Amino acid sequence: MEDLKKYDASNIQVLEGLEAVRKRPGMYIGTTSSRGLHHLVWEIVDNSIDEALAGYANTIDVKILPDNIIEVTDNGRGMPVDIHPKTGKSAVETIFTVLHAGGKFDSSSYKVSGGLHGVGASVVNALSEWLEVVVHRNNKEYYQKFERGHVVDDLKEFGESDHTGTKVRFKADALIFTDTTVYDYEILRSRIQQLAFLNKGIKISISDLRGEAPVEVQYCYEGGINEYVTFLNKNRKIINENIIYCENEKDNIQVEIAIQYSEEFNTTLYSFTNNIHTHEGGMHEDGFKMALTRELKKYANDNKLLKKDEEINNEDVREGLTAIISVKHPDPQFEGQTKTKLGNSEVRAIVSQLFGDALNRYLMENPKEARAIIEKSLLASRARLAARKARETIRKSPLESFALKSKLADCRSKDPVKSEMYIVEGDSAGGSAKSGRNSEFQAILPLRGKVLNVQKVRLERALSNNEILSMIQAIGTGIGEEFDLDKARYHKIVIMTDADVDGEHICILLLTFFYRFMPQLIEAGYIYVAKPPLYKAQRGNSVKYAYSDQELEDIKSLYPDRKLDIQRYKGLGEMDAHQLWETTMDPENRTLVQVHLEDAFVADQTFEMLMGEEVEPRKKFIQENAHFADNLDI
Ligand code: 28G
Repeated sequence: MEDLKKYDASNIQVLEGLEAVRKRPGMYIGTTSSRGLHHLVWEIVDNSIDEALAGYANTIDVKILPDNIIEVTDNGRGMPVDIHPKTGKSAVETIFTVLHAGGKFDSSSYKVSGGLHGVGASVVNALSEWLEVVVHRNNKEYYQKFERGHVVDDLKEFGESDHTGTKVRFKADALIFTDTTVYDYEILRSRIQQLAFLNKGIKISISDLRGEAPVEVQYCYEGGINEYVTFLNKNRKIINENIIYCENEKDNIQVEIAIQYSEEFNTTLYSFTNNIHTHEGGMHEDGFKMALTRELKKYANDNKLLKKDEEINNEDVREGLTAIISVKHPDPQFEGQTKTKLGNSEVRAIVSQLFGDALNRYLMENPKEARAIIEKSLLASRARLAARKARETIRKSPLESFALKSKLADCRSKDPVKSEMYIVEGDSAGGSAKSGRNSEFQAILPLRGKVLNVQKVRLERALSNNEILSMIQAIGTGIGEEFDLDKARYHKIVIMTDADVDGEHICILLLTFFYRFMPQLIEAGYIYVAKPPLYKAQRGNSVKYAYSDQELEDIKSLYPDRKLDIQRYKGLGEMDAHQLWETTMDPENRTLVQVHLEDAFVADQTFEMLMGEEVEPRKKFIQENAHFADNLDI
């Protein structure tokens, strides 16, 4: 009797735990938008990655099944199935029903991978309409099913098995994920490829079995982040063929760094901690940058490669650099506005020392390449002095002189918190936006699409483009060394482009631009993408707008037996000023999608792909491209 009571009590507690997750999903996965939906997949995949990093699995398969069901399989040891004497539950059931089970409380082994939230399988279970797990272990096969976090039946033995591993299948709960339960293949594919780069030797596949033509790719990189750098530099002219590589460990902190120089002018530097992209940098990046400057300067001086008044600084040594920094830490502290900055201070010295040693050795052993790298830094140093002069010119010209040249129609409010700037593609849409806006707080900056053709213009050249210059000028923060967030003249900067491929290109270009040159604006949450309607449905005097195909269907079903006049908007220019205000600019009705660093990062990668020499991916993108803003809130 006593025992039964206890069991009931603990059982109820567990249910309360998962009910709490269903009540406030945002607390556990950040958001119930498309981003949160994809997060479920990473929570499960992370467990497989952990099993692989522990040395027991080498193959992970992720499948999107018809009806947007996700299936993840690994060939690890299989989740333990033994019954815990205190709870009377199997380990499998505990993992899926107890909040935080198998997480930090486990001192015997630490989780190296793990999403930012790192909340585990039970949260995925709570937020799934149903979830099934199959374990192969002890030469047997086990199975258990859950519905919305509740146990349907105890873990059962289901026959023999000749291998080990875990399989998890789940269907996200549409009652929770009200925006969408449809997975974006590209989001899953690109992150899975990244995980394959970051965890060398693991075979990870992704397949999409929803459509007529199934898709499957498997990634496995024996060279790890070395191959990541090669991949990123695929279309660039390389300066040091031989990648500089460091793989080492100190005080239980693993450090892996790969770098290579190209003739590019910008820097591509991505840092990761426990497979999480640390957008805001942190101690590992600081340590890396310190060592890079220190060792290159030292080499240049020791080998007398600098002329009398020549000098290279920390910026110069990063020009043309492609670098991947990956550390694995048993207890990472994530800080910063978006919790993507590594705060553990001990990491700085460790990375600085380990990478410094590796770089020093490389320079000694590869004198030809060492010289070429120093030469590149010297070029940068000379260009830096010239660029500073150019920037000073921008800074010194008063806004008014630019406003004359640019077509900025400013707002009357001088309060940045209330002020918005719409960046609008095309002159005709710009005209409608100007007439339709509330000029009290909405400024309009029309951009001419042609000038900004992403395929033809390299980003650096965009910086000398008049309209980009007037955009920087209008924002007011300055750029580069002079950037000052406090000087932003608008706290909402809204990109408004056509819902066609050209519009998407311009949107991608602008996001890439902000990501590379003014990421602080994204971090501050000032950058938005406007979602104009795709359809207008009219019956007599009643007009309704649909922002997606689903919404159009919903509207149609409201008038089952009556005729609707449906217009598909191809561009913003097809709307008159009033319609544009009503659908896309009126704060009461509009949909603005706030841009997160991760979205801008994806845009940046897409931009690289669009700029690249390979024609196929570009063609594919243009053919398949779903409306970009649809995929933005990932
Ligand atoms: C397929 C989708 C997701 C997993 C394992 C394997 C073990 C495990 C998972 O243990 C709790 C923590 C460490 C013992 C560990 C098996 C030790 C021995 C495991 C997965 C208790 C969890 N045998 N594979 N959890 N451990 N794959 N894939 O979830 O101390 S989760």
